[in-house]
Amino acid sequence: MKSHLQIDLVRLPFLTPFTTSFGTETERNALILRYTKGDVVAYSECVTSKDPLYSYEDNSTALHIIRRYLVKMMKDEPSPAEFTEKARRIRGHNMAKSAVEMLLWDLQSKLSGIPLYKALGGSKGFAEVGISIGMSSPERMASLVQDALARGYRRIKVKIEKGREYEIIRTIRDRFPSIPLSADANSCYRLGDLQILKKLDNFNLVYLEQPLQEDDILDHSRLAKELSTPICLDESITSVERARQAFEIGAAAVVNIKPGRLGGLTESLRVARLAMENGIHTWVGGMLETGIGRSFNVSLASSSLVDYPGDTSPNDKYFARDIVTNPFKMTDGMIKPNDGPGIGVQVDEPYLKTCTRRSWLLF
Ligand code: OSB
Ligand code: MG
Repeated sequence: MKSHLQIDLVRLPFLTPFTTSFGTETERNALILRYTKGDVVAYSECVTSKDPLYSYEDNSTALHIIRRYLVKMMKDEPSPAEFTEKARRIRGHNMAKSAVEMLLWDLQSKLSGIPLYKALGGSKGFAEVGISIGMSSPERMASLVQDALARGYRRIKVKIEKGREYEIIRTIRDRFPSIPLSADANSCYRLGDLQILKKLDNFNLVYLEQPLQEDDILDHSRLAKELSTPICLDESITSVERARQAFEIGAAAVVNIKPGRLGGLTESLRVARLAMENGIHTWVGGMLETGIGRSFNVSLASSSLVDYPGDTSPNDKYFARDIVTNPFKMTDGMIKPNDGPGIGVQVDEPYLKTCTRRSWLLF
């Protein structure tokens, strides 16, 4: 049976701009992969964005790597684990790889007629949900925290940057002395900023996420010895080997697992298992995905290997209208993965079409 792979670049404006230490984003520009075979349609989303600010990958590099190298590695429908192995030949480019790897997970579970979260195995059947709040004035951020608590979020994470961290966290902690609160620096400090970071030890954060740069694993272990606040690594953990090295030198007490950053769900599960064996806490992060990308994160976040609430907020936080017709709803700070085959989301093809700026038919 003939199959087709198409990639659409879809533009969805955010309800409000999202600001981190690396910049402000006002819209999501998502590469959506669609694999069609008979009446089975599998989807995935590449977590890259327009610019290489969170990592070196962007939409153009991902599209290039997928078209030039990865497409031929997936044409014979390998299992996600087989694809992960084949794709190792290509250095880096985990986000491009993960888009294809997750497409294969959706395909495989749809062909077997089972939901993705069951295909992954060991699911609790629900994911605990936290929220990621972008930077704005400390007062505005505190009022967003209040809203989030009222909605039932189980952990509040706020974005910080050098020079604004103390005011932001002090303002929120003053108003909410005992909530589970964390801060995400997105790599904006160096070890020389130790004195700034030490001041945050007064605020009883659950963890401080990715204070130093991606390559600074050794410096994260030095920092961890100086701070009482646990360190969570995001950008730095790009493979299970990287995770092992980080755990061995005490660079992380917590890991933000993002399938996009790790090259897919196969590697993500390996990191989650290794973390559990080492007494390291894990949670599943997000990259402002549409409902398609989100559904992979929610399935993974429901794994019993994952013990902390993740950044899998329902997408009405980000978009006026999502490209799926059955978006996730949060009840009591929890989201259930969908029970349909594969990712279980119904893609709103007509609306997706109106949001599409360019398409590529790969085969
Ligand atoms: O560092 O976790 C991050 C968004 C884009 C890039 C990096 C990060 C984030 C978030 C958003 O924190 C989490 C979400 O998708 O809700
Ligand atoms: Mg982060």
